[in-house]
Amino acid sequence: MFRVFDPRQLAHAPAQEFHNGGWAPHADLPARAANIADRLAPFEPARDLGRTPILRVHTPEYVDFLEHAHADWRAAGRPGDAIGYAWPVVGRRPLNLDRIDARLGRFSYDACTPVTPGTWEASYWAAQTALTALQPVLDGRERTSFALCRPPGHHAGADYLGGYCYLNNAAIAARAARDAGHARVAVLDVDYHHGNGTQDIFLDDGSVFFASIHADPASDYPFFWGHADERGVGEGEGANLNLPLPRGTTFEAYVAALDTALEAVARFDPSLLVVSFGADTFEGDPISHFRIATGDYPRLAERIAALGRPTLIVMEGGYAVDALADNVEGFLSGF
Ligand code: Q9C
Ligand code: ZN
Repeated sequence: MFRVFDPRQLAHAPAQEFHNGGWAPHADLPARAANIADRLAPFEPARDLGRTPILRVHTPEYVDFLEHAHADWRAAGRPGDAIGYAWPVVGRRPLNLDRIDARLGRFSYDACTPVTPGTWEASYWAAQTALTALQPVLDGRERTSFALCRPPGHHAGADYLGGYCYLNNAAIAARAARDAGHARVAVLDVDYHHGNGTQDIFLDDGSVFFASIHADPASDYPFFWGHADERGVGEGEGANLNLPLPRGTTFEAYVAALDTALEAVARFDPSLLVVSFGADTFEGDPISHFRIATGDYPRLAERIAALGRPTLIVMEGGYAVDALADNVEGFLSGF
């Protein structure tokens, strides 16, 4: 399997996140990706495929904000990582304010996603990692390809960061596949959390089917997206499928939902599949509450592989750092 990892992604090293009313060490440690890269070496480095494919998903205003946010923060005399503390309630006027705190609020939706000195470099190369891994699948040289992306992407929308995500690597790849001529692309999201950014990006787009299996947003982050009645809008109506599951879900119950998602994807009949893979469904994950065991990941992947579509696997979450390489290796072995 073609594998891409770029060490420039390790430049992002957030110190802390706001959690349950106080500061906690940030869960997205650089060691997450470094451990997987060590175990599954060798990897191809990312090629620089430029900003155009990023701007096919994200707004120019947001990309400009993300690139300069930390410098603006420093210019305002602030120490450490940049993070917002005031957010415009949905529906407020789209004001173009200059103050860094207002801009952080405008382009984010939570307080667990700081902009660090290395965030732009790392997220740029995460997007390039996904795009580089996509190329041989587009060319037909590879049936399956793995993009070891970090920071993850599926919570990032066209004009917002959140959930440890800045650029939506899977969405950028899916849009690039559409632009390369694939008429129908599916994104299957098997991270523990709902992929709200990917859903928002393709919500009114009937050419990209989004299916997600995740913790019920009634109990779990990101709360405001991921409910079963979100089915797409306009031309995208029916091309969005959310399958929320309760905390404590075991492999058996998970597989039942997965099979529902896979049937829907097969009916959509995509010529290319993007898998947003989070290993935070693991029973030992420190911030999540499903009960998938290490030995389940190959079986989970085999079912996805049985769709028989050219597939790009994009790394999303997974925070049990010591078990992560085993879980990812097991998942990839199922393809
Ligand atoms: N600090 C991914 O798995 N947790 N993102 C909120 C408050 C946010 C996880 C707890 C979890 C986001 C890609
Ligand atoms: Zn997650």
